[in-house]
Amino acid sequence: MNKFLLEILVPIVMVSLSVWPAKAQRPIIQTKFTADPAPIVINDTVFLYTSHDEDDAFGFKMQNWLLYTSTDMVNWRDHGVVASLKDFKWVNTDNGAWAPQVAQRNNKYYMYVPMPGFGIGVLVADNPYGPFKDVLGKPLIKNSSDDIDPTVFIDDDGQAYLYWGNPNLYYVKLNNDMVSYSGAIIKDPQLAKVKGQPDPYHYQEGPWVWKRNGRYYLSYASTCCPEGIGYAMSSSPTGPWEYKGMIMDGDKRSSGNHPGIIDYKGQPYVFGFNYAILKQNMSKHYERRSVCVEKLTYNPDGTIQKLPFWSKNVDQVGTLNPFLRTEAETMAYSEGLKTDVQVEWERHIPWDKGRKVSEKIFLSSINNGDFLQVKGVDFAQGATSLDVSVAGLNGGSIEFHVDRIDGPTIAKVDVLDKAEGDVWKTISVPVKKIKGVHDLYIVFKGEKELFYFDWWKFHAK
Ligand code: FUB
Repeated sequence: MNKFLLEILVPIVMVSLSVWPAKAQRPIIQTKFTADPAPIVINDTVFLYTSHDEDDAFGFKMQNWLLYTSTDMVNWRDHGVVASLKDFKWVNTDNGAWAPQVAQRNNKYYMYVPMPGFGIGVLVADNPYGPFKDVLGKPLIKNSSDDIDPTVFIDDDGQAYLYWGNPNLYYVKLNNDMVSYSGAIIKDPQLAKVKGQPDPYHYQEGPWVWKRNGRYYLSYASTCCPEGIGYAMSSSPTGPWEYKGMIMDGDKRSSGNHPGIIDYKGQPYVFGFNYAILKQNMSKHYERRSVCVEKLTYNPDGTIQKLPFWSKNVDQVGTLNPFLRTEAETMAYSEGLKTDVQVEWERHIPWDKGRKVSEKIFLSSINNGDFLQVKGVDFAQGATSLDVSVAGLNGGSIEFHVDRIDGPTIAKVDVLDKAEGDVWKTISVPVKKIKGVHDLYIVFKGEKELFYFDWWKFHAK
């Protein structure tokens, strides 16, 4: 090695490596703070239910549960709030909407949610978008101060189990109606914390149970704090469990974690969360978390390969069809944007809101330079024109770039007139030559808060 390499280059590289942060994953939702991911695959779509950290949270400030969907694992559509603490008449707090999970059975969707101090409630809906209703009018589980983080597993023989708990793990057999149970609530003897006794499982909270090739898996937020994701395996859904190690170690960049595990289009995934979006803006620790997802790999003996702490974004599985109406709140990544909801009520008398007629989710808080990225958009043989639906405020423009944020502009929409607040209008513009699959960058330009943006759609050649 020559003198230059030895005395100058190597020390520079060493110092750089020690101060540069490890490679980090971009959280999959940027318009809100989300935690406690609970994914479920329904037909060809991933439904991702999450808890919701408010933008001004210091500690936990959690009032409702959110839903996102995807058919390609990278572009996620925001469906807003699907349930809230207000859905439970017997819960008189506006904080405590902790980790949810939704299960599907009997053509119904059951959302199990913990509200610390009140127990675990269950909401039921006829479709996965809701509305979810409290059919019991009381907690499903009110057993101990450990009653948080419910997870449901339905075995091949149809028996459903509900597991939950921090710092101990409990389970009970659910009845076929999914809103009642039979038999005793069991405190898992192996994972129970006993003072002065070793704790080989390092179980903390957030259990998630599933079955693969005849083997049962129990993963959970492990060690505290920071929490990683640990797991154990068994030949039965109720144990005994054999501790198998960590799927992901805890990391000093995070304090919590919370697994949600699915297979989608033949690929296993693990969801969890980090604090990356909060940390972009401040060094302080507040409970403003962001859901992440990473590919999971099984070894031939069924054990799981350990992952570094949220390091890689997953690949897109499929493409997005731009010739169908795409909600503007569908994105792989965004900066500066929020989403909002407009609810239309059927009013019979001015003071009675009556029945909800429609709910529109749209992009808001749009300012100069904000943008969103939609990945893998398949323009096929090309597009002739583009429609967008926007409403009011101060006006500005929307530029549609391909491949990079400053890549070729294929369409530009000027939102000229300052329409009143929520008057929605559709604007059509021509589209430049474009073929095949491209990432689309939708970039906003103008002064002050520009407009609201509901949807976009290209017309095929
Ligand atoms: O999000 C509130 C609580 O923090 C959850 O219930 C736990 O799993 C932890 O993520």
